[in-house]
Amino acid sequence: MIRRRVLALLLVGLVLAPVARAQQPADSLPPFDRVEAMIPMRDGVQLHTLIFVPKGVAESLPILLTRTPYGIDESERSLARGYAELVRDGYIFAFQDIRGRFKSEGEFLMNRPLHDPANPRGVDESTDTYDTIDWLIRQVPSTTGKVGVLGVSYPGWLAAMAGINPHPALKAISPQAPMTDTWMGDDFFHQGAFRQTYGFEYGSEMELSKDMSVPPPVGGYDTYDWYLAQGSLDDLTRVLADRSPSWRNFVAHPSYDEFWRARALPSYLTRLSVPTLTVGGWWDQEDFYGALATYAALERLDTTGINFLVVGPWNHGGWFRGDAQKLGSIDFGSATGTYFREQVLVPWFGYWLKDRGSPPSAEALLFEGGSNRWRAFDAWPAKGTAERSLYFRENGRLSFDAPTADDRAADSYVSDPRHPVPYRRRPVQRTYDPRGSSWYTWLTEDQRFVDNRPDVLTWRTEPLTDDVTIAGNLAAHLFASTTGSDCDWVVKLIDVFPDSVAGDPNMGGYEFMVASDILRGRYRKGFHRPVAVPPGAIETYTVDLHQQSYRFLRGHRIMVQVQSTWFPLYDRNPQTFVANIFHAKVSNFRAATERVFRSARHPSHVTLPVLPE
Ligand code: PG9
Repeated sequence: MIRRRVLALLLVGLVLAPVARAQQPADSLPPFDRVEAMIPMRDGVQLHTLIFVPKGVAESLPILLTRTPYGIDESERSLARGYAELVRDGYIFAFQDIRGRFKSEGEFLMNRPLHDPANPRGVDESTDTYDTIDWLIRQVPSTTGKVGVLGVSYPGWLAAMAGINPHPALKAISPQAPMTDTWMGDDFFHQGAFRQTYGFEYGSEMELSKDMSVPPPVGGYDTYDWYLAQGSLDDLTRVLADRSPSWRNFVAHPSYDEFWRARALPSYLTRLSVPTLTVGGWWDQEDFYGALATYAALERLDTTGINFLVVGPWNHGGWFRGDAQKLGSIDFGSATGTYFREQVLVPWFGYWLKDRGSPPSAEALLFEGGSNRWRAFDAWPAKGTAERSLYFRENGRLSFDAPTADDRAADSYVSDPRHPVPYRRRPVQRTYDPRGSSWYTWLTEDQRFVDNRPDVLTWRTEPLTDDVTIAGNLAAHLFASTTGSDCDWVVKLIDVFPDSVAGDPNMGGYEFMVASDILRGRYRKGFHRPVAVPPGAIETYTVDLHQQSYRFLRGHRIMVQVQSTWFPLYDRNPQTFVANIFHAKVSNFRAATERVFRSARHPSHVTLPVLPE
């Protein structure tokens, strides 16, 4: 618990907002004066803000602002942890509860869209940031007047929003794991498949109370059983009894319509004027897509070379916690989190906010798993890669040689919604189970736990005779049929470790997922409108596997797995086309035979961006 010793203290010259107090700093922190303020926005709503000013520092300092929906009372803890290197470098820190959350006034809207520009009194997260910065530079006396904004996840998206019609004092922003498009690839859907556990648990945790004091109404320790017992999404709708506006929106907007586009950062970013460092993690279980999509959207607008990207071997926000050398069972060989904070983040803000040092030398600084080293690229995706295809072949082989087999060549399985493939090893604790949850590291789990299931197809290469290094876009191209009229396709690209791993026998044969995602078949022709799948027809499905910078080492094998359920993270596709899966009846859920073709005419494959050695 944070120790709270409330003293009456005024910062010299600080114009006091309604509440001001100073406090004994947390143990490992240098002493701060702590001021609590209610900052007025342009519509009169006041936002609860904590400001930490280092004591006894003669020089003026820039301000680093983080805005959050998760409550700022813990912000001193953050200063002692993820912000410690920035604290040592000397900043004034401000943390704010956003509109409608915790001690702030107003109404919370999940992923609030930009206000109508025709309404001069309109507000959104960008105007709230503007008004906050305006107040801070006027009211905090010891500041240089330069401001940076940073945050991870929801706060990462909020940091990106700071760059829209920015305040002139805003000199640098760092959106970290920003949720950028919650339908296309972040928290709520992925390429049309609904992230039911996240949508249900996170949505209710956020919306059943203002301060996350009501736990999500999910039952049982192993939620796999609980979600299966619910039968259909309609049952979850009944559990929530209209108490979660986000859930109401999921039900009303299952496809990628205007509602989602208005909430997708790339669709409303039109200008880049503030230097931006976007940060992401290759194994981020929540907003991996968002980091890459934010960088890409800004890059299209970057006429002056102020857009940068860092992606490391991290889960969601992993760069902000500890040394981040290991994630789950995978050891990346060095303290990647410490490196990022000391060698990237501190110099980044130091350059833009303190006129110190030089601008980043690399457009993109990416950790290359496998070789376990940082690589600098002057463009991302990397230039000079060759697109190579890895084809699914007979007898479970995966090969750079295209198949020559006749049209019937295929592998198949029965996907039964009553017996879905778990996405992580059971027990599947609820997402943020306070007793502990393997949610945080599931993307690094050994995929052997499913590769012998009859409803998971596996193809793998021979042991590689040379390293294969990829840097850029990945996709799976499936030619496939189903006996149903809708289907999901999960594709995983896996690094299979050799049987014997020197120094770490437990890693022998480990199946490490390097990239993965899911596509809901009804959206194979476009995401805005579902189209039923003709039973038995061979259709083309492109599953975006996004990006990677990874080296498959000599002696390892590359593996691809395909399956049609990833439960309970993703809802089950009934496999019978219904207009809106949120209204599917239990009787619509039927087993189907899924056939993945590997013939000369229908050569299912994964494309890799291979760097020359
Ligand atoms: N991933 C979280 C999130 C959920 C929904 C919307 C935005 C963000 C988070 O960690 O903040």
